[in-house]
Amino acid sequence: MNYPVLYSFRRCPYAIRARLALRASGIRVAIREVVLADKPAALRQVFARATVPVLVVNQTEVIGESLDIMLWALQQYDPQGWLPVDATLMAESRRLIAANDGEFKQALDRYKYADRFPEQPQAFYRVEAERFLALLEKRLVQSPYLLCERLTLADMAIFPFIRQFANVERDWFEQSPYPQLRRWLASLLRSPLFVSVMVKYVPWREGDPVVIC
Ligand SMILES: N[C@@H](CCC(=O)N[C@@H](CS)C(=O)NCC(=O)O)C(=O)O
Repeated sequence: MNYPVLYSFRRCPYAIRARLALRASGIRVAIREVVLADKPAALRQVFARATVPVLVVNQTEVIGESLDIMLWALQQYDPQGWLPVDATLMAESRRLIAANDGEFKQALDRYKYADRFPEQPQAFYRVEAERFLALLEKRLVQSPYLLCERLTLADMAIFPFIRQFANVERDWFEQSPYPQLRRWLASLLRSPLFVSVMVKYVPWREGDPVVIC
């Protein structure tokens, strides 16, 4: 069988969101774990930017954006109803995800790698990132998940990044003024789905046997 090929990196939040959607959709892929410092030539050949995740379908269609991989999978099979049917809710999901991938991700990178951005102290970047956390907290006071009573695309696309934020200064996060965010994150991290997509694979090399996940 000709499985789609997923270039992935276990801890990358973009790759995690792609794996979550693929797993939720039930679409199986041949996974190729990538070492970012030593990217395989095959990845560069299919996708010059060589970021992960990248999904190659039928050896020709290349999807190099994590959100597009999520949508590609869920538009085919969405047994848990992650895609909002309502157009307004879908537009709201896209806005939230864009805020995550834009302003929040930039602040997160500076907070996580503060030594590379010595213009400001680490706490400055944390405060910048907190604007997004406060927005999520407000939503999570109103409903158990970001958009509504149920888990949807926005939760799954965003929580891998909040996980990364929480891990930068775990003690700070545990006492931060975002109790609903902590509750939400903890429940998603405990979910069998998340645990199942965090299985470790040895880095892929050309010629290795296919590993289906
Ligand atoms: N917009 C892309 C971003 C993907 C991305 O930046 N992934 C990081 C890893 S978390 C990466 O591949 N960085 C390239 C590198 O480190 O060379 C997406 O949504 O998939």
